[in-house]
This record gives sequence, C-alpha cells and structure tokens, in this order.
Amino acid sequence: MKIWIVWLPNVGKSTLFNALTRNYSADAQNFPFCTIEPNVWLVNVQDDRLEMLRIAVSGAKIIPASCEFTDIAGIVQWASEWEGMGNKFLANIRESDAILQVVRIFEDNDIIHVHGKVDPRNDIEVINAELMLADIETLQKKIVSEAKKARSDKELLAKVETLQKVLEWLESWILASSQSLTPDERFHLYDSHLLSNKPFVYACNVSEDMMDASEDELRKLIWIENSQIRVVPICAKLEADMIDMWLQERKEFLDDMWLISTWLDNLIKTSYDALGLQYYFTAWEQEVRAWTIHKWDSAPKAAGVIHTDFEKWFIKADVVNWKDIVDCWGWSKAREQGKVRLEWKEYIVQDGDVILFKFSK
Ligand SMILES: Nc1nc2c(ncn2[C@@H]2O[C@H](COP(=O)(O)OP(=O)(O)OP(=O)(O)O)[C@@H](O)[C@H]2O)c(=O)[nH]1
Ligand SMILES: [Mg+2]
Repeated sequence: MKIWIVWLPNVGKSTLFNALTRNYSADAQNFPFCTIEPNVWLVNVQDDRLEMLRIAVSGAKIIPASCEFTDIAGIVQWASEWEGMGNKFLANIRESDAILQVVRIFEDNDIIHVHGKVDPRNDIEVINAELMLADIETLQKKIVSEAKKARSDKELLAKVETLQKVLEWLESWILASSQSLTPDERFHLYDSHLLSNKPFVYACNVSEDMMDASEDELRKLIWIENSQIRVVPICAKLEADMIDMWLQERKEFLDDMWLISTWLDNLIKTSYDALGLQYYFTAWEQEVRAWTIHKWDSAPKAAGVIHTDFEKWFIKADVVNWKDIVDCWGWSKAREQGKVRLEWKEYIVQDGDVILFKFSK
C-alpha cells in the first residue's frame, strides 16, 4: 500500500511523516518548500493483536503489515500548469494508492502560511483544483489517443464515452471519486490513474487543544460531507515531540494532557479502510504474520497474497477468529472447543481471521 502525503507548503507534511516513521529522516522547518526531493519510508502497521497471537502460539517472530509513505514538496496554485517542480510531483502522485491530505487548521503566527491566513476550506479547494486540473490534462490527451484507435471498436468507443463523461465532471469541479461509476466505467478509467479518483484521507493538523475534536466537528470545519472520505484529527507537532519516547513515557505525556491515545496509529488503519483493505493472520511457531487483502476477498484470493499459485491450488481452509486463538492459547485447544471452522472457496475472509490454508497441486 502506497500513501502520498500531499498539500500546500509549510503545513506539517514532513513533521507528520517523521512522526509516522518514528524518525527524523525528513527535514521539517519553518519555510515553504523545505522539502524538495520526496522522502519515502516503509512503516509497519501497529496492531496489538499480533503480539497477543504470538504469545498464544509461542511464535518466534512477528511480521506486521506495512505501508509506504511518501512526503513530497508542497503543491501550490497553478502547480499543474508549471513545467517544473509542481508538475513533476503531480505526475508522481499517480503511483499512489491513496492520498493523505494534511489540512492545516492550527493557528500559529510564527509559521508562514503561503496564502497569508489559515482558511482550510479555501486551501482544500486549491489543492483539489490542482489535482483535477492535472486529471483534465490527462483525460484530454487520453481521449484523443483512444478515439484515434477506437474507429468501430465498440469497447473502445464505450471507453471514450466514459472518459468524456468524467472529463465533464472535472470541468465542473466535481471530483471523479465523488460520483458513482459502474464496474465497466471503473475499468475504463483504470489506466488513466486519475488523482481525483483516488481515495482521500484528510488529516486535519490541529493544535493540541483540538485533539479530541470529533470527526463530525472536523467535517463541518472543512466542509467535507461525503462520508466515504475519511477525516481525522492529528497534531503533527505533538506527535513529532513523542518520536523518541518509550511507550510508558508516551502514556504519561498524554495523561498530562487528558488524552488516552492519539490518532497516529489509527491514521494507518483509517487509510486501510479508505482503500477498502483489511488483513488476516497466519499464526504458527515460526511466525505470526498479517496479510493485506481487499474487503470482500474470497479465501482463495487471500491465499494468493501469500503466493500467486496458492490461489489456483486452494482447496479449503481452517479459519478461526484471532480472539479465540488467544483465549484458547493456540490452535489445539481452539480445535477441541470447536472454534476452528472449515471453510471452502466461497468463504469471504473477515478482518482478524486466523487462517490455515490447505492446498493441492
Ligand atoms: N504550531 C504548530 N506548528 C507545526 C505543526 N506541524 C508542523 N508545524 C511547524 O510548521 C513548520 C513546517 O513544517 P513541515 O513539516 O516542514 O511542513 P511541510 O508541509 O513539510 O512543508 P514543505 O516541505 O515546505 O512543503 C515547522 O516549523 C513545523 O514545526 C503543528 O501542529 N503546530
Ligand atoms: Mg516538507
């Protein structure tokens, strides 16, 4: 899973990137365009269930799910028109699976805002307009090239029609992701890698005193009504202050502020949700491991994530909820207590399933 951190300059993107990656690899300072070259880091997805499972099955090690974050230079108005830096980055964002927008909400007169004042709604419009302008250019070129190839090819003509329809939405400033598309239309759009069709997560960079704001309060503040788009509060500066702290120290630090936890770990989970992803586990003495799959994936599809041949060779699977393995201290007692189910190829895997696949060549 690849997530790109995108927004205006000097809003806390690199600060958040450092907090997520728990180090100081990205330079985060108080001037716009501090970041020039992208910072890339693979982050393990924290999940307490892994450690509990490892103890239950006496596993030797844990292999968590991971997620790649990329922190780029700030995007400014008219970036899509520039020959230079902005344009280059907009093109690169196409490689991402999801876009994490770091919306500046915190007020701090010492931290320069490129528009002179903090106005999250206006800033979101500027960013989304840039993403859509880049998509408009992509679609205009694509329509010309596909129309040339199409002639009397019905499939291609239908594709051109879909591209035209989406182009019209974009020209009216409607995000491609906010409209419903048929599976065929989605397929037509697939190779255009539109930025405005990617899942967005808005990480609202708030000040410490707004850390416990609810999702609804934040939605009102930034005018995001679409419930498909996730909105979460984050205080990048506070998260960055905790990078070097041990677990207990973090707990005490948060206690002092009357906070139980922060949204940082949840941010990755939220991004999983936005992407329609989840994970299941495999657990035995050698290792306990989390495997990323799509929600609604069948058991053979889930097996295919371990090895592509496993999807073909799949016969059946032993499935048990992670909590039952923990409560029963491993597979044997879980079997004795009838917690382990036998599932066949139609089975839709659930988040938190622990699975033992049976194959045959
Ligand atoms: N008060 C306050 N300052 C913050 C917060 N988050 C980041 N900053 C400060 O804002 C400045 C810019 O932060 P960066 O993380 O470098 O911002 P950026 O978005 O990566 O900026 P560019 O790389 O220039 O696009 C730094 O001085 C940070 O310490 C916050 O939550 N509150
Ligand atoms: Mg930066």
